Amino acid sequence: MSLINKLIRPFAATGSQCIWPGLIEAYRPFLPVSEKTPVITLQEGATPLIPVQSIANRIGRGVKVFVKYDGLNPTGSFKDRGMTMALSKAKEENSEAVICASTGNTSASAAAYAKRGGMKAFVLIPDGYVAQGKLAQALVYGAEVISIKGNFDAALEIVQKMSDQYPITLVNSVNPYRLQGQKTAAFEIIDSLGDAPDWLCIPMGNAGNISAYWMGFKEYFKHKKAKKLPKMMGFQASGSAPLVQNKIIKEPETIATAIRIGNPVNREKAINAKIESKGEFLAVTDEEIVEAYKMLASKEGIFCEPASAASVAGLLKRKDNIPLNSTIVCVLTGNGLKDPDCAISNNDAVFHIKVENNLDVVAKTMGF
Ligand code: AN7
Repeated sequence: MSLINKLIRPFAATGSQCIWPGLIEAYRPFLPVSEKTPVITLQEGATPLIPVQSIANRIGRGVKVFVKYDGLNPTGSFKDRGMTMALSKAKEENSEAVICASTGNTSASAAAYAKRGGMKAFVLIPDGYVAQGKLAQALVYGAEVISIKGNFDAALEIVQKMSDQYPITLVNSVNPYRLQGQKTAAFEIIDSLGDAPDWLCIPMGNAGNISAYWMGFKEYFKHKKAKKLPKMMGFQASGSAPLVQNKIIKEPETIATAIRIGNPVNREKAINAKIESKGEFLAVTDEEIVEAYKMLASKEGIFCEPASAASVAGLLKRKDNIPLNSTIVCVLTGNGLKDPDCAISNNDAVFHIKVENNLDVVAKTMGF
């Protein structure tokens, strides 16, 4: 097969064959765009749904487990699904600059898509709590980065006021186009499985993504593309679990800095998704997150960031409550390369350092 043929994938919505054009073109009939919308895309979406047998084995009961590896998007996280929409609509409305608060991934994605569209990006981040890879991205894409002495929730308050008072478009998930773009991940899951899964396991921070998925599942169900709706299982880190504890957390703490958020703006939408889907919110400890993170990488070859592993940690915590023969999808929201410090501090690898530059010594070190 030629390389170009390997690159060709079916258009999910139209059934025709073409190189994947990005999610706006693929799902145009389901999105609030018109011929007037200038499509800003990095050909995001069409991420793989990968079976993870070692996780399924831990559960048993004939359960099938898949991960939706959204860390394979162009900037390494699911945020790209939202940003292609948010930036395309901002451009349509003649905006020249965008702003966001971010624990890292939103800023990386906003910066990339703003530049792709010839716009300026301003990002506010909590000083000292953004993983290296994400900060590197925002800087190299050429965003103007402002790190504040405060957490994500404080940064979000400022950018919301900024966008009210100045001519600048807010691209956090309060921007409704973000969720419109992100709902396409639910479409892709149904397009791959032929139906919705029984459970959808997902990490929650600002709770935009769980709300977007629920919207996507309901829309495809309404269009008879799925016969059922999944239970929405939302997971938070135990030191940063405002939705689980049903209160604002003033000083959230977790190793999963992406979801170090104490006052989620999409609280109502997420609660609604939980109630309508008969789902559940649950907290997982940092230890449980790290165990799932290491397991995905070392048993399955799938490297996600710690926040993403919360979806698998949560599933394993609930393993005795899963009905027989269920199909489960865990969303891996971000790429492991985003946070190399976490990887280097949390692994069970055998790492021999400063070994002598000599064949016999190397062979002996390896046990031969
Ligand atoms: C990898 O980048 O909020 O529940 O500012 O980066 O929709 O907020 C990131 C969130 C999960 C939570 N996984 O999603 C930001 C930011 C990863 C993330 C979440 C985030 P939401």
